[in-house]
Amino acid sequence: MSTQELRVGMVGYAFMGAAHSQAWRTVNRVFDLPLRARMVAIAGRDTSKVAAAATRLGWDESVTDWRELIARDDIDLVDVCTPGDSHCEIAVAALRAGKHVLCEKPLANSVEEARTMTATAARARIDGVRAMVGFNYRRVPAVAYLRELVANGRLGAIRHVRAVYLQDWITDPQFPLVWRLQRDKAGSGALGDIGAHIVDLTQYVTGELITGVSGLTETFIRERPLPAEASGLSASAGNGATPATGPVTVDDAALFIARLSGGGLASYEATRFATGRKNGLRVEVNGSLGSAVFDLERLNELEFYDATVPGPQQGFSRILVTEGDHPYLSAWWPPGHIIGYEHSFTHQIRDLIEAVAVGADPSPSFEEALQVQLVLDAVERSAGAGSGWVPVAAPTV
Ligand code: SOE
Repeated sequence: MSTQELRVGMVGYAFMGAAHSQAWRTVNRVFDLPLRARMVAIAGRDTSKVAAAATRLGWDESVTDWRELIARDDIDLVDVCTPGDSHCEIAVAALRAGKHVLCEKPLANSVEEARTMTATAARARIDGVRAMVGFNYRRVPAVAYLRELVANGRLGAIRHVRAVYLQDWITDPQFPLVWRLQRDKAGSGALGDIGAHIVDLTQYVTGELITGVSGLTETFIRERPLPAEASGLSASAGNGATPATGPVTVDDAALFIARLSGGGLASYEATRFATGRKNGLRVEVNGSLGSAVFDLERLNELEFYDATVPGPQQGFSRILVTEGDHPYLSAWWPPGHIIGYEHSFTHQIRDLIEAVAVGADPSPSFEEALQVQLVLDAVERSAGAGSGWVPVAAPTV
């Protein structure tokens, strides 16, 4: 690897590819970093579409087979932004070739694949190769600040965690059967796509792990029109659908309760059927000394309740997480100038570059994401067995 540059190849150029590209383009303009990211090449199967994506997203070149990225010696890091069914193959090949890897969440479509990836990352680490998973919401400043509050004991012992991730983009039964609704491509539905985020986020902010679950899943619309062409969120009802239909093979919604390693109780809800909720991620933490609430729709804020102040002064206060002494924010705008969704990806890349430059392991690691995968798997097994209690195993490979 060149001492000056981190030469990046990306696989995939849809929604997440665009979000990651934006971050790679921006990161060195905002943060002072030991390595400069160079966007060498992007891979996708369709020649003209991937070439257009390269131009639009700022990549020097495009290629039509991701294996070309792995084979090249002018690429140091592979960023995997494809559907889950190819994460394992691409990430394992890249790590074995000595490339650092950033892989989108959820890590894999099964626990078995996640174990293979984690074992491969552990072997690659011996040679200084780094692997990280894209749970980008950890990098929202208000989330990172909430973690600091918990770690500094401001909330006391954690009694309750209440987390929801609510979307509504497939409520119309005519919305086509896109890849995210097919188990062989996506692994699971709302559970893995957005439930994985709140599992990771709540464990990250509390520093505690889920030890067992009882879950419910449901598929409300079991048959949908086949899409005219493969797409993710972009296809819409009456636009891109064909008259033929096919079965939905993933959950539309997943709910579960959980126990936390510190003794607290938690509840989770992930759905694509919460009409009116577009990207509604909300986490509330209640501790013995206070509570805090993060809401992605108000991502520059944190609600905080301090139970240690005298009674008449108590009440939820709104902390504006927009100041230079909040995580990540000194590099951006003057105090009070807010940021948005895309910044979480830029912060994620910043942390990855810092780790690679100093030879440290970035977080979340593949092992951490394997543990999330084990939680998702436990929820599915519980739901499939009448919601009985399922312990979550330790993330061994
Ligand atoms: C689709 O539900 C999706 O794009 C997720 O895949 C992302 O991880 C989330 O950030 C937004 O919603």
